Amino acid sequence: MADYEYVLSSVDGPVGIVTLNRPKQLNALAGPLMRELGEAVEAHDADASIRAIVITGGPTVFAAGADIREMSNATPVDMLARSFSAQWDRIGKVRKPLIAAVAGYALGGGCELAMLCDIIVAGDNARFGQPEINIGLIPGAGGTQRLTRSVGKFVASEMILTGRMLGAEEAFQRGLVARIVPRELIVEEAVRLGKDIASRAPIAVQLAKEAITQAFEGRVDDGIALERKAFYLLFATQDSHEGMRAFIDRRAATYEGR
Ligand code: CO8
Repeated sequence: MADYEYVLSSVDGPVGIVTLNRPKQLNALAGPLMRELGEAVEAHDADASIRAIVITGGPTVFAAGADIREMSNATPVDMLARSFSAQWDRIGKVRKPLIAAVAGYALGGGCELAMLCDIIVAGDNARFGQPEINIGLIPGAGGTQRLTRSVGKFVASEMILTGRMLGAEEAFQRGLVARIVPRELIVEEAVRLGKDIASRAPIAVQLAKEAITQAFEGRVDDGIALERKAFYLLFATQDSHEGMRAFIDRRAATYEGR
């Protein structure tokens, strides 16, 4: 199995497991981590003995979003040139079922990563949110589209416009999460689900995933293209840089609408 710096990759029978491994930064999804995540998930997707893939951050935190430090001085052109989105697209193209095992924070890009999966298993401490608005941004990896389709326009608007988070129970009630288990059991439960799926006819599983994805994401691509441009454009605003800088400096941000 390949050696990675920011993720761990392992196998349990027919289930591949990729664990985000940047705990000190709450698994913030920096470019190198996203590259390794894409590589590890693609390797499981290409392995004929693997039939489902679990993505997790372990029992404490799933991911607190894209790396704010990495983005804090970026211009829209930098954001385009770094082709951040290519790494996300890799995960979206995986053909085998992806199960997110989420404990603790799944914020911003972390919530978007969970929503790129087919099933979300949540620990009792899970917290889902799109708090980009707090740093003068909006979701940039599908959050405005997938959260809206998952929990409906009105709850999604409240979450995206105010940064409000959903705890595990509310996420379950609103249909974002398939089941809640004690935080230390998320991977075990996700692997159990993966093995259950692995016992079914593989081609039927693959085609079911494709059809469900089409039902969920049909026309989402147009929305994501719009969202991506808006996200990049926000890097031209002083407010977004003030918001990110304030987060790093641990102070309240002052927004001036420019
Ligand atoms: N980026 C970088 N570092 C982070 C991030 C992050 N998103 N989140 C946490 N960290 C770091 C902190 O800076 C801190 O590092 P250090 O110890 O070196 O100062 C360490 O992780 C621990 O964090 P805290 O001390 O802040 O821990 P708390 O328990 O006090 O707070 C929170 C936890 C509430 C999760 C808090 O860290 C927080 O609010 N984090 C930011 C959440 C956020 O705004 N996420 C959205 C980011 S933007 C985004 O995700 C857009 C995705 C679009 C991708 C599109 C690509 C095309």
